[in-house]
Amino acid sequence: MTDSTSRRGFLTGSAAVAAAGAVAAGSARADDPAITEVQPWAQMLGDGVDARPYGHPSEHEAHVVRRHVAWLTADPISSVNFTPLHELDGIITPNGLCFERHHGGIAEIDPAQHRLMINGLVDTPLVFTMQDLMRFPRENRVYFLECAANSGMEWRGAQLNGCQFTHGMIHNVVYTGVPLKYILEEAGLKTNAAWILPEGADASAMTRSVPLSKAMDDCLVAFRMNGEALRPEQGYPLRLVVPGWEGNMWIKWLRRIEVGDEPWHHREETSKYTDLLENGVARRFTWEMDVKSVITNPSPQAPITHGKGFTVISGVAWSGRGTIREVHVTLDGGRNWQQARIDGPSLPKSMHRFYYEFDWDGSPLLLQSRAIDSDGMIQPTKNELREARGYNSIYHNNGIQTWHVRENGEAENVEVS
Ligand SMILES: Nc1nc2c(c(=O)[nH]1)N[C@H]1C(S)=C(S)[C@@H](COP(=O)(O)O)O[C@H]1N2
Ligand SMILES: [Mo]
Repeated sequence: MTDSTSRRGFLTGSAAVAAAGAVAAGSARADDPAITEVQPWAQMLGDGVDARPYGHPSEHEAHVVRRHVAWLTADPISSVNFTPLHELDGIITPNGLCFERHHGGIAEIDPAQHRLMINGLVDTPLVFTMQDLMRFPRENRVYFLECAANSGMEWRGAQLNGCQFTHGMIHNVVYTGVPLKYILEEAGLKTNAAWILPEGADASAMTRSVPLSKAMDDCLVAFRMNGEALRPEQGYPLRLVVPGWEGNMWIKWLRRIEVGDEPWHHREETSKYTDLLENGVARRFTWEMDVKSVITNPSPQAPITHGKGFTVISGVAWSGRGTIREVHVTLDGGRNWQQARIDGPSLPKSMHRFYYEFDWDGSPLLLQSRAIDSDGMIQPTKNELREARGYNSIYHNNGIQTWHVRENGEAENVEVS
């Protein structure tokens, strides 16, 4: 080791100690009863191992739940709820907190009665039971699923007060499933095969045209999330995983895949999930979810409560095109940008966690984050998006989000021009 590297190591070490010192100076006093008294939970024995065969979070975490916005849709059966991003850390979304979007309610399916049928432009139409599918080689991969309508309510201006509502139509889990390629190859593709139409077994019988090239590239037919069986909300017992592409294509309760030579132009790719531009022409087949990020803490539902001093800013970033190369954070509405620290696994088409630690002087902040992906795509401002696409859009709003933090630590959803 040279002198200069050891010196650098020493300096980083002392900076880290200084930061930890600022935190350790903390708020609790030595005569705090929480440290001097024997607490109730130490005065009696707790539950045994037979009390909780399936574990649940502490009762003190009861506020960490999915939430919906009643006025958004006519009925909860065809609606959406939101992941509480401001209550999470790291990159994995716990199964019970993954946002839900369904068009005909949750199908409750007996896996013994569930089938996956492959038909259309194939050599041999096939029907698989769940047991049959378990005999294909399987893979484990971490991906985000983002609804194309995520942040859609913000297209015309700041509206919903909380990143749960502005950005919570996303989850990130590890899937276990069979590459769709293996299943299609088992049926044998006709030479003119070019598209697939996956179909759900729920009451909405949702369908979506997916190009065959994507199906053969990285799509999975998944039956597990975060190690356990898919939740009914997420398509138990089987869902399509379409990495990096809009959530609507990830058909849940997957029962059939038809192979064809052209797209079907069904409801979900014509009247919905297309973007009407200012000139009356609609963008269609906008499948990829572009680079995006949001600061989750602080945010309107998660104010700064400790006052000024050492403060941890945290957030998430993702891109349907690859990994996140860099995240920048600004405290002053975009005048000065600092590099944030990405921590944890950096996987393609998966959520990334970032942190930015700083010494808050207690003055108001205009917080924003801006991500750059491995393709070099830079997250745009909302005004740049509006200049390019006008004001009619709902889908694919990946614009930069602003939180205004007041002196008292409270935050609200605003826009800077
Ligand atoms: N069968 C079926 N699949 C579906 C849907 C549905 O209503 N039925 N909703 C789609 C939409 S619009 C989205 S954004 C995602 C949501 O997935 P999640 O409920 O796991 O969050 O599922 C997609 N797959
Ligand atoms: Mo969606």
